[in-house]
Amino acid sequence: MEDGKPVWAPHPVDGFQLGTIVDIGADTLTIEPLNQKGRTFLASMSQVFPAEEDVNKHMEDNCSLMYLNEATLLNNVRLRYNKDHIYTYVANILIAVNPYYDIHKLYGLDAIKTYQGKSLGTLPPHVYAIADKAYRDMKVLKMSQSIIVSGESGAGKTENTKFVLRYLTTTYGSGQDIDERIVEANPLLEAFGNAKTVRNNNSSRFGKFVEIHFNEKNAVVGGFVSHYLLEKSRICMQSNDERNYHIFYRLCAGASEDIKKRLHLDSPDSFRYLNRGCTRYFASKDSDKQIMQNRKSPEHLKAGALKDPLLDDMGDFNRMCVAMKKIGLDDTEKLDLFRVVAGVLHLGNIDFEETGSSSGGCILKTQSGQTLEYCADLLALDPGDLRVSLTTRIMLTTAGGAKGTVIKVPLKVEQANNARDALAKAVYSRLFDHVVKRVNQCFPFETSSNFIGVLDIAGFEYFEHNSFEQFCINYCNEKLQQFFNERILKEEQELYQREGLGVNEVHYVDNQDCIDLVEAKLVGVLDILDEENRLPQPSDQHFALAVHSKHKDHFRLTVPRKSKLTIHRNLRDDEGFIIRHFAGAVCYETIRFVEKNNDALHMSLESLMSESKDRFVRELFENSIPNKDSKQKAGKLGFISVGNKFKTQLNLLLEKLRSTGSSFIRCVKPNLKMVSHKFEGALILSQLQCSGMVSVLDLMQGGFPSRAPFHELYNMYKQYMPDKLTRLNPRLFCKALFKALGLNDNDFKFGLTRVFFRPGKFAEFDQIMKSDPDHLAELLQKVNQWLV
Ligand code: AD9
Ligand code: MG
Repeated sequence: MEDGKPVWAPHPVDGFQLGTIVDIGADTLTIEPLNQKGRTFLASMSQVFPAEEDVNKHMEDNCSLMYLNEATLLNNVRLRYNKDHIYTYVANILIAVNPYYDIHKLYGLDAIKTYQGKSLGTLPPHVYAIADKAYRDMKVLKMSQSIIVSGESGAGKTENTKFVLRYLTTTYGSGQDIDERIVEANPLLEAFGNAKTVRNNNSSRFGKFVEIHFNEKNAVVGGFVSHYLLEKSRICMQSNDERNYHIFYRLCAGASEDIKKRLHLDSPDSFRYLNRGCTRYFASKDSDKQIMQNRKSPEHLKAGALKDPLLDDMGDFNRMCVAMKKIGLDDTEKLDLFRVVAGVLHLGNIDFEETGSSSGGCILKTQSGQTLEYCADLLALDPGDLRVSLTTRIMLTTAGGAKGTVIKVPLKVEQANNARDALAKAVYSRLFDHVVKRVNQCFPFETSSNFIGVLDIAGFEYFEHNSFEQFCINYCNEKLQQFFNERILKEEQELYQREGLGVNEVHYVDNQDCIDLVEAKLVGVLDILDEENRLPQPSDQHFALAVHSKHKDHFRLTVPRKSKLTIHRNLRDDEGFIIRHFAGAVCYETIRFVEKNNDALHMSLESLMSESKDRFVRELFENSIPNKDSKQKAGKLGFISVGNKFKTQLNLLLEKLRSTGSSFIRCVKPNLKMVSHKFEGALILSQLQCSGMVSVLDLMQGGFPSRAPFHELYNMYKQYMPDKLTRLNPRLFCKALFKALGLNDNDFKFGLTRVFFRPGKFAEFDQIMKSDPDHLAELLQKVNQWLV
């Protein structure tokens, strides 16, 4: 960077602004913004970056720029976004900005056809190009592939995942039902696993890895979906302006009168589990609208359903039913699902009150009697048993030496509320497990040669309040970041080595220590939490203190005080901890960690459900317990670890990813308002930083990010060359060409199989080759001279 040349300096809203350096201090620079002459400000040296000579030039592959840094990347992405080019490559990594509107013909059949069989980079960046590359790699290398789609909530992961699935099944399907089923499984999964949140109207509240399997002829033969961590707290409670899972509202809005009657359904407003956030019920009848008008304040209404044109519960219900039919669910199966969903709603409406007796227990409120009957009817439970199970708890006692005596302990109102909610969460989450299992049955395969897996899982999260859910998802992102480092950074260096380039090693921050902090045996946070869960009187405070005491001097863990690390409330040591993640420090509030880490139901509720007179309901509970051992364990200890189950699942997933070839799609959310044509630079910059793109740029800037195999260059340019030159083998051909063009030796390196270019230099080279004919003729003359 030199005095007087334009640089990118930090800007609080845009991310970066153009300016010139007017003074250089010890570690700061004085910058004068280009658009505010005469005004200067100080910026830390590490936050100021060189700008391209032409700051309005955008590139399909960001590596074609001369300066690879976070500022030029942000500018490139911005220029492209403004022209509706939402996809940009950074070498093989695809950045996808959510346009928040349907870009004309971007994904149509024509586009699908265009990308078929084309090498990455020959056409404009596109999610289809990544899908096609995965397919071609699978075919050529005879190796399964994975596509890892990441980004924050609302960034477009699920939409891009669907485009990949549609592309692969349309292009390489077998033309049978299976292709359609793989695509149509999504509406069903989304109905049960997605919800409206403040960040996304259709937010996936679970992670998934969808595999499309191919036979030896590389045609689609089937699929398989694995799912991770459904958000259970949402079933009973939603934050302001958020909703429960779509299915609840859709069923209330769209079911036929017959079914509604059978399920005793009413408007969503009448259910506790739906009416406590802001019900975004899309009122279809005027009478419903009237009810809502009466019930809500005008402000509430404005923020609620009526303003929201994106949610059409009735239409979505019908679309979901069509999808269910396409994937082969018959009416009985459909009704089974609806019955349980309605059962959960009625369960939520059961209220308790104190008995007033000396035992301190509680009973059902009188008006809950009918609700309990409905719930028992829908789940085929004995109403008396349901009532008892919700208001008492069975305990095994060893008192007085009488081994295993069963006693019934009456529950207080609050405990009964908790039991009811725990049951609702268990029923719904097991129903979701069933939906995934059922979906998997609709695209079975007998033999598979290879698969392409697409991972759609939430990216790094840091909110004002971070709980167990964020802890798990950030742990997952640490693991995925490590995988990304391995694949992109390590493999890049290995390629340089293989090709004999002898360039310096690039250092990046290894996050194994952070992963260990979470998952190490005994001392990791997950195991400390499990230990807490197993105590007779577990407590969130004791857990937080145990974490601090086991990791006093850990670089990655610190006390939850106000610090420069993160903006958060001032917590006590027994209320939380801060973890320094690769993407930034996050303060976790440990309240309810113990509860959220436990998947087990009270013994009495578990046995109540497994004694349902309905086979479908019974099986939901039978199948949820993997083997007898853990059932016994659950009974005895009342604990099934959510954290450790996730750890096991995650390690299996990573093992799988490591055995495949991989591609990465980094999705970016352009603004918080969820609207089109609004690029909020600072917000986007922080997403690019969190996704690990900055280390990639560092690596690329110091290395040779553009590369082309000799034979590709030969084929690309041979038509312009004299015969004498085309008779050479591709490597010599390239050498002769480069020499004749007088390219600077520092700008490229010859490897064993390809030429590597410094940042921006391939674009320059290509420019010369594609320049006007007179100029090219002149150059060819030079080539000839050199050959003589
Ligand atoms: V979350 O972590 O599940 O909350 P995602 O999955 O990252 O989130 P999603 O794919 O659901 O986000 O995208 C959010 C919304 O943005 C969609 O419902 C669409 O309305 C919109 N979107 C996303 N990608 C595109 C696109 N390529 N074209 C048009 C898009 N609209
Ligand atoms: Mg999603």
